[in-house]
Amino acid sequence: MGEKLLVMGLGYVGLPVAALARRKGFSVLGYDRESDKVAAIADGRFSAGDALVRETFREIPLDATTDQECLARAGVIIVTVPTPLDHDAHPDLGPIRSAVEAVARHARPGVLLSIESTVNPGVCEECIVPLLQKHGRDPEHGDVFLVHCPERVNPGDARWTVQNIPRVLGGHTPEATERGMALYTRLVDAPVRRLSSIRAAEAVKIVENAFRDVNIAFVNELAQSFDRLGIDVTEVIEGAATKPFAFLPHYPGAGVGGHCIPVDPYYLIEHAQTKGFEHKFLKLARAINKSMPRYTVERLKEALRRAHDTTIQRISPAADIASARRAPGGGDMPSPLEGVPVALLGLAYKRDVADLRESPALEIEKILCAEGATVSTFDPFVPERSTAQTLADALRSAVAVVLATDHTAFRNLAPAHLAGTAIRVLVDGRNCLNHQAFRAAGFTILGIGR
Ligand code: SAJ
Repeated sequence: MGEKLLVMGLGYVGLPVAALARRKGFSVLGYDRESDKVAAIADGRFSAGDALVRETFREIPLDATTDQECLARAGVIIVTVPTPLDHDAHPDLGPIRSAVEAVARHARPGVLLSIESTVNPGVCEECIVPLLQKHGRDPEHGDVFLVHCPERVNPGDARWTVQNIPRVLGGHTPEATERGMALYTRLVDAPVRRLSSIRAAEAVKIVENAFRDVNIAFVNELAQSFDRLGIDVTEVIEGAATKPFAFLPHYPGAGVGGHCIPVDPYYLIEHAQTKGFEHKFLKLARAINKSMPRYTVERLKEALRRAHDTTIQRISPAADIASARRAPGGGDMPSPLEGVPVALLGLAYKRDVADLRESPALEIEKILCAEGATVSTFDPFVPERSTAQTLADALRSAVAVVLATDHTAFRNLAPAHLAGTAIRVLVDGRNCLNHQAFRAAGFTILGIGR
């Protein structure tokens, strides 16, 4: 067997890396601090998402352990632990620190240490290097060869995989960079770009995801504007996308979730703040995207109002809408969602995945409940978190539908599916439904920007 390569952190990033390394001839070890994760790997139980992982470890399971002593057996250690945000959107480097301390304590001299977890520029030099040195290790003169090669795993993407996505790499020392380049040009079947520094490599990942966040915020702001202007933003985006250069389409929706896009910009915002710079634009983009769950609920209220007015117009055109809305005793009106049964379709943060992290759908659910709506939820990828176990069950007692995740199973939702229910109103949070068909069938349907 080849050189021993150990992956620290056996989640949606680490497992594909471990599988790829096995395929490229390394003798692969896995380490995770969670025993239930290690036990699942030993039993060959993997998340549905990654075919490479299942196929690679089906015959011979990954040799995974919670014992940090295993670190001493590897010539290469790849760290793929999470870098989440804490409750007030500050980067939580706890998992990285724990992993690096374990490496410092157990790894043998000359180990190549690659950090793949997303970190802000400066973390390797200002946090990891001092941590290694504090534990008596020397990343300057060949005791530990430290590099950063940011992960680019795209969950649920069968086309771009850990094997064929190009990478960038920066090293703490020239020799570390060369060793890192030798490793990743062997591991990945795609170009690996050598960068001049480790912090340049840290910045690349943050920038590529902040780029996506601001572009989504741009179209989310357009959507709110175009809802007032009576313009279909999707049509305009598709029109702009006919220009073969200098335009990259992004699409408005119920919000921005996941482990990358809503998280990574805060790494740069926070770090730049410590150096006296305020990223006003990144913060504004984050604020716009974070407002979209609330905007989606406001669209529901607007749709209910329009349906209500249409009903009144149909039943008694002279009816005084204001009086119909005044609460008994003339007090303040309760939320128009009070007691309204709503079917929330989709809980995961994006199409056809089971991942709930930072999911805007969960924020929508929270807002609906806070406004007194009676919410039934259904997500075929997250049955354990759904209140209804089938789409029909979720729709049965609802008068309104909010689609928060454009799972393939929902994209063909048609008026016929709502026959026999009291549903009259829909909000299409991912602009994926056939609005014309629903309107023709007498439904009130609103999208986000259309
Ligand atoms: N979203 C929009 N409008 C868009 C695109 C996405 O509202 O035009 C929303 C999605 O609904 C989701 C969130 O943003 O809630 C994130 O979606 P995403 O497609 O960016 O999915 P992620 O979080 O899995 O992002 C990953 C990232 N990959 C890595 O970090 C290695 C990201 O860089 C990729 O651009 C993205 O996949 C991708 O292209 O699919």
